[in-house]
Amino acid sequence: MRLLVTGGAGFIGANFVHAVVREHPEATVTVLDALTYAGSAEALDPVADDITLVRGDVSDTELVNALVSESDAVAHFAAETHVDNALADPEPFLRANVIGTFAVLEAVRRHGVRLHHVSTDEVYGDLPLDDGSRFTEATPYNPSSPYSATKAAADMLVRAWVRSYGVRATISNCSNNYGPYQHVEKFIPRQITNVLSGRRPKLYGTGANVRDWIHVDDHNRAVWLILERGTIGRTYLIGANGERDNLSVMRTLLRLMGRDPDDFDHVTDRVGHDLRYAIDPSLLHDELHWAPKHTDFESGLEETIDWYRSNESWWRPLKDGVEANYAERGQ
Ligand code: NAD
Ligand code: TDX
Repeated sequence: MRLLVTGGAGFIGANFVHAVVREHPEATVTVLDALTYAGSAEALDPVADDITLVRGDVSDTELVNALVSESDAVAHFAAETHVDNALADPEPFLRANVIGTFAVLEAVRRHGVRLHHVSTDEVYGDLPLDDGSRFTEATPYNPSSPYSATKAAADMLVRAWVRSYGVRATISNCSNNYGPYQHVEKFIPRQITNVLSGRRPKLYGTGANVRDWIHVDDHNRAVWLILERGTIGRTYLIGANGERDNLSVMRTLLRLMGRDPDDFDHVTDRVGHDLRYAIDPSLLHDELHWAPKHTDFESGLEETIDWYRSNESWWRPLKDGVEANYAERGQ
């Protein structure tokens, strides 16, 4: 299979490319990535001899058309992904997430190529903190932030292209990922690298907000399964029963790093901050027999801490700039 991976130099995409090279050597992988601030050619160094990396924008219709014409399938990860950045400046999110997905859809339509579109649980909005409810494939879309609104728009385009043009596409909506190569702007790597660089970790508001954590490798195994055996036109929710409130995650990280669990700062809360995300992954279990392998969150966090300890040269050049931006926003 000739596989085109958009956004393959980002956190989840790079881990996906590593896994495909390792576990499916029959696949030929081309990565299309704009190498924005969030993209990292270095994240693909371990597989550099096994793949082709094309630097380009996913909204560049000619380039996307040419690459898709030489592919059997597309795994579409490319997106602007950070909620706080979207709140500060939404424009790049419309271009990358909406126009970029439109460009991919037009190209797969023209060439009859299979598409898997990677999306997020944030399109469903948020859930009350304590009622035990979870998102399912039937939950109505209700995005809260400019980021989630653009991801929702992209999902809607995919659904319309399936229905109107018979495009062979699937969609997955996953919960919060953690693991190696995640940008230091995101919650878990930010706190780990704050400790490692002598800064105090930063918690938004009271930390009551709940996220449903999944290891990036479990997400990516689901993406591969859906690409291979998913039902065309279907949406799959991916989650690993990993609900934790932010305060608990913060205290666990500090304990695992040998610090006092209360050694962090409360900072200005995110505007419109979604309260809780939670995924019901039954369809994925029942139809594709997927189950997460990283079921012990604490040992997953320990491995992730070790990875950031051992790979300081990867994250250190990003750290000062990210923290300067946060400081400007009072976070
Ligand atoms: P990331 O920000 O780490 O990586 C995004 C990648 O896309 C980067 O390599 C960047 O250079 C590239 N990119 C951005 N704009 C581009 C453009 N216009 N053209 C080409 N490439 C571009 O993001 P991530 O966390 O790896 O997320 C990957 C996908 O998974 C996204 O679609 C995101 O919405 C989705 N997702 C993420 C999570 C999560 O917890 N991180 C959860 C669910 C879904
Ligand atoms: O320093 C911080 N302190 C803090 O308390 C940061 C960066 C975040 N937070 C909170 C905000 C959220 O409640 O931690 C939680 C997680 O924040 P993020 O890592 O920014 O993730 P989130 O907003 O939940 O979105 C993530 O999951 C879904 C990804 O960034 C999205 O791309 C994905 O779609």
